[in-house]
Amino acid sequence: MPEEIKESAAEKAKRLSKGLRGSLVESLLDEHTGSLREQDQLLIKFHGIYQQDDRDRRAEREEKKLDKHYTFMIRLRIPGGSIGPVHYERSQKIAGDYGTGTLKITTRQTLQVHGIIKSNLKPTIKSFNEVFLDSIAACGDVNRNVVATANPASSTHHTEINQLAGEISKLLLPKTRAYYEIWLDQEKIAEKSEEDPLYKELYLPRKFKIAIAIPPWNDVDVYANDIGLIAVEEAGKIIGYNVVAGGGLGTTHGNEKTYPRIATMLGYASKENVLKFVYEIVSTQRDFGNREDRKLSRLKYTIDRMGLGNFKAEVEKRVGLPFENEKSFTFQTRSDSFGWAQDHKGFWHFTLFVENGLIVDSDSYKIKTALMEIALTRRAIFRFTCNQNVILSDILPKDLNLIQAILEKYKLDKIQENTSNIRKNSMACVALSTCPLALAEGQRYLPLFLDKLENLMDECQVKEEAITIRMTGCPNGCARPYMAEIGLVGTAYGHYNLHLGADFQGKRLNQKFKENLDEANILEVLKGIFTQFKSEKNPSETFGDFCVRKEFVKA
Ligand code: SRM
Ligand code: SF4
Repeated sequence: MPEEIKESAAEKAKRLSKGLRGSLVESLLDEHTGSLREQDQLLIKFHGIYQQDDRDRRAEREEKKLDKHYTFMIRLRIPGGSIGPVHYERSQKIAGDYGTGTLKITTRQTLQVHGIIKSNLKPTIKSFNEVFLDSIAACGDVNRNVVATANPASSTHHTEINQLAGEISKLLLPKTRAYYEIWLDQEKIAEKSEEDPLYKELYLPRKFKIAIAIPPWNDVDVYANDIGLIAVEEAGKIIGYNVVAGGGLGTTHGNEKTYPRIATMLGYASKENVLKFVYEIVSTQRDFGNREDRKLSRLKYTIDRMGLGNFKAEVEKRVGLPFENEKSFTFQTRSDSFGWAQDHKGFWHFTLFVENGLIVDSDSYKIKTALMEIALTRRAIFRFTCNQNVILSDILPKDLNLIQAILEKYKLDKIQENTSNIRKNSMACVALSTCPLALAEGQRYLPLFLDKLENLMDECQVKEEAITIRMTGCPNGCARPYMAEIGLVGTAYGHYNLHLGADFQGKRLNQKFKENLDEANILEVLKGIFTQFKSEKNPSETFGDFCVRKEFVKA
């Protein structure tokens, strides 16, 4: 066990939370404010909910001497990212009844609803619960939504991998009944917190994330996770997993101690033992993670502080088994494969591009209306991808024409052909107006920026290039910008750091190339590089690899 530690405010709040109950019930009943008590704002995250306020309305409300316009965001827990048509229909309806009306597909293949006022929180959670959807542990210092390769057509092992995502999610769920008592009015069984052998009283030092990938697909960005499991196949069966650990992207501008890190290989674990290794990596982080400074408390810092060898030895000691040697594998892409694909069982799957995961009707595409119509047919499963897209999946051959007709009616059958390659490989985080940490725009601005970038790429004759581009409103990295060939990380309103040089497969981080650029500067800098890329790139060389070879940045 580590030496004695100083307790931070967050640790204190967890310790006094009575199994994540705190004074949430009282906070919810307080009609004098739309906000929660301070410590409950922290605890409610463990229930998958964030208190926010509309930042666009701050100035106006301040002028009128009004309190902030408080609302809440609910993030669902959907291990593996798939829900049935009834669940989808209900989710869209709930977003309309209680939120802004817009569902947001996140970079961890789940859904968020924004704009819920305090008095509507309980009805919202109850409505989700009626279709067996919950938001337990979607946020907080616990294991978050477990993500897995999304497209069933990508592998014969897709179902198995999704089951594993569900098993891990269940294994690492907190044991407290607080969620059921507070939101679903279930009977209070315990006054104090329940026994929780994994999380104990203090939960983890920080958030924890797990992804499962089936090579050659790395659509989950497996190296960005605290634990990544990379499936190993032999003779047509999954025999086990290569286990990588210590990935994480959040940084803080000006804090040199923080850094993005890709996960490191620990070794191979057989299928029979993999859950034990997962559990003990989490328990080791629980016991050795930094509980004094939340900026340095993710597993990546624990591993670097302990040393990889010591960390690995501690996990192996707890499991009672060593990791075996890593087995070979190759990743080819992180992109979603748009359009129709058929799997080995004969089911059809249509991957639909949803810009930045926002399910809205625009002048060009009525995605929200179309998805509801498809949900009402009850003939498709909805699978969300870590690239913020949706796969309409598990469609029987006899129903293919029905779904295709709806896609055609809303011109969505051709959306992938009418969208540039760079846009299809783009992602932005939520940022303004709801994210309290945003310094600059994310999802509201990237589409407009891409209009300009597409023109520039056309001018430089590189418009067909599939380049990954990701934008975030701050350095926390929610759209994984440090793993993009072009990363734009917000520094101040209208300004971004420009990062270059990640690979296309998601195994190499990019590096900061220029700081604090405005739109005109970004376009000017990229114009120079695109021009050179056009004339000097090697055949089939990707943009990120080119930027490294030409030493714009170091690998
Ligand atoms: Fe994130 C905090 C949104 C994926 C790293 N993230 C936030 C908060 C909750 C802001 C806050 O703390 O109050 C954002 C809410 C905005 C809003 O209004 O909705 C937020 N993060 C998101 C989402 C919705 C972005 C999106 O547009 O899709 C993603 C939800 C994923 C999910 O379903 O669980 C999201 N966040 C990520 C990822 C990407 C990933 O996990 O693959 C990362 C980088 C990987 C990592 O964890 O290192 C990420 N979010 C952070 C961090 C930095 C953590 C760190 O280690 O420093 C924060 C800030 C924090 O935790 O203090 C953060
Ligand atoms: Fe908010 Fe920053 Fe995450 Fe974007 S990257 S959602 S601005 S915390």
